[in-house]
Amino acid sequence: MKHSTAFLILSAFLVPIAAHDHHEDQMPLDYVKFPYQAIYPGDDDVTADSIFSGITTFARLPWVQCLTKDKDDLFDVAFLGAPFDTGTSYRPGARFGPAGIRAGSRRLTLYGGYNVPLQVNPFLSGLKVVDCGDIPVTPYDNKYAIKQIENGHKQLLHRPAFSPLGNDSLTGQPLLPISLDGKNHPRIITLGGDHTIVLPLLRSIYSAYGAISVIHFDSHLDTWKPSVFGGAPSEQAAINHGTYFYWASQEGLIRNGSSIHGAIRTTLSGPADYTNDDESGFQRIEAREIDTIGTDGIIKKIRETVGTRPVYLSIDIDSIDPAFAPATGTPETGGWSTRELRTILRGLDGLHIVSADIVEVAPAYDTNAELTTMAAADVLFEVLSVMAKTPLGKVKEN
Ligand SMILES: [Mn+2]
Repeated sequence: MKHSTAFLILSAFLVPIAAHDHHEDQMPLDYVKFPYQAIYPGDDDVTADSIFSGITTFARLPWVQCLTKDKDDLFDVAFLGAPFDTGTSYRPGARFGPAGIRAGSRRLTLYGGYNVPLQVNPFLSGLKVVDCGDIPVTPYDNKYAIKQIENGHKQLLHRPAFSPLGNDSLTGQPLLPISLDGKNHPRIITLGGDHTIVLPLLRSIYSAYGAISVIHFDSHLDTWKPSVFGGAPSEQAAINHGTYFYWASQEGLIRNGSSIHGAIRTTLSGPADYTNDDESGFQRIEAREIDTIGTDGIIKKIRETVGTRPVYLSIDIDSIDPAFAPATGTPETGGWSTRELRTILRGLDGLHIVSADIVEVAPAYDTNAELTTMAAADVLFEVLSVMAKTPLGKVKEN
């Protein structure tokens, strides 16, 4: 800690002179490298200061106005808010999800952000990670809002990634993009918003990767037919946070058979809901399987289903038990603990996660201790860590 020693010695000389000037007693302004370098620290650096000050971005990452004045800026991973909640069936409020998750994420880089079990610091991995702010979303017109979300996501996704793919760590061969259009796309982690946003997000993903395998953590199926979920009184009402996967499947956006739900525990309109879910292309892991096959068994099932294919990851905060994450639109008891979901997410290490989201965080129902927004931020820390460890590249097939 040579900085601290030097500072102490310096202070000893300064104190008598500064007796009538308290500013001299304070830490020199440039000692804490504010705002950005303090979140990229290593050993021997001051980090644990001022984490509660300043404008709140995800994990205090640099704010880049990706959709407006900085639209030519490149990045490798972008956090992007989609504050939409007019597709909810029960408790609204997820439009404040992006702001809440950012508040819950402030402490992620307090000590630097090194992920012990995954042995990586995703903020120091060499990838350029930024917070792009929010897509402007109208609360008055769902059809228009869904288009805004698709366009906003596409604008970011079709920018080239900041970092080149590099070489394969095993063979030394140059890595080639895994996308369908052959381009090296950046990754986007979307902060919802209710789950309806995944329909426009998958439309955007399709434009780069084609039909995609989906890992979906949720207590609900979300493949419901509009006639079952909400009754579909109009064309627009038929698209909501319980039916978006049905529509995504109808549009051919989901890769059939290699997609999987985890943490399912909802009641059904009847057994036919599962038949319809099968037809939508999903395998299922029930929440209660944690008691029989454990996190290891769940990770194994997911990996066997997805294989080495490009995968999109969608996390409903209600996959976590309301004891740990109460602030959500349609809570269901009997869920996984935050620890269990984080373990399962770390078990996705090595998968090609092309983009991800967390949805249904409705901060108005949270405890004063910010349980839910903290859980959401920590869950995304695991996702970002997994992404940082695995580039979206493959070696040339012979
Ligand atoms: Mn749900």
